[in-house]
Amino acid sequence: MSEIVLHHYDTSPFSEKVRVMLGVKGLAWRSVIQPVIMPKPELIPLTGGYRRIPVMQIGADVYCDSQVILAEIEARHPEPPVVRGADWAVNLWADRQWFQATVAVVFAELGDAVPKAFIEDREKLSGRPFDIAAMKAAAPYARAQWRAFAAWLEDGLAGDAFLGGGSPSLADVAAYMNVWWLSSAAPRAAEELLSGFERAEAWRARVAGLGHGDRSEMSPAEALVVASHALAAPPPPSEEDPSGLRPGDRVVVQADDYGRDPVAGTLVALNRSRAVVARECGELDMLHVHFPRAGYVLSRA
Ligand SMILES: N[C@@H](CCC(=O)N[C@@H](CS)C(=O)NCC(=O)O)C(=O)O
Repeated sequence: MSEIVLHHYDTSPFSEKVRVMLGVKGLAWRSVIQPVIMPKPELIPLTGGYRRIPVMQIGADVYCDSQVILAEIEARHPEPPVVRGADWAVNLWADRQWFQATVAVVFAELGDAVPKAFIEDREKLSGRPFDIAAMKAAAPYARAQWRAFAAWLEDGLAGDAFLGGGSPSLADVAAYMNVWWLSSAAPRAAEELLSGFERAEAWRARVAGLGHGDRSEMSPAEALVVASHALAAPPPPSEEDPSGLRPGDRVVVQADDYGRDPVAGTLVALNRSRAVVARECGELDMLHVHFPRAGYVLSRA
């Protein structure tokens, strides 16, 4: 079976979700470090335009977005089960609403220490000014939101070691990303905003203790060679879709929030949770690129 290859960088919060998931499952994986800003010449040939991190690759299958990456890991390695109840909804809240509060608190703290090249890159990513002064002005609101979200964590841990019971679930993985990032990028703010939340503090250490599985490095060039030698796995089943799109249609897929770079290809699978497009791309022959359905826009090419 092909190896799990994670394209990431160490400070990436969304990648931390995947690394923790790999820890919970106790899996071996290959780590490919990608740049923090554009250009990403050894990532884009795999995704066809998607630039965000993380991206997971298994042979000639490429998974864009932590949502579909976590779903694929759960499907391929069901033990121990991680996804429970309404976990996917918690995941999207942690990715979007809580994460935006974390971004504002972190960059208000880092302030003028943020490099210009990073600011310019993130302006292109979002299509909006990366305005540190505005983030500083909004910090009191963002901090209040952050603490209100962390209080849900504190309350959610009243009965058990983890949010979904006695063992880790996707809710833990998703929420932890925000606590981890704030704690590493702006430790003083994390200390203040978590103060008195003893269960959340103990939980943070417990989740950190789950580890990252068995990581070993691979070069980006080697990952491209793996993709060029592999055949894509059979796509997941399709179902009738409200868009009227079906396998065989030429489509464009784009994130609906930021980093909307379009990926064009032929639809090979479409269902309520996933869109998979095939891309013929020269030396890399035929890759299947997977996107989550929630949070992505699909249109006819
Ligand atoms: N919805 C995406 C969001 C990913 C995301 O925002 N990743 C950040 C890094 S943690 C990113 O790509 N930033 C721009 C970059 O690294 O080029 C996911 O769940 O994977």
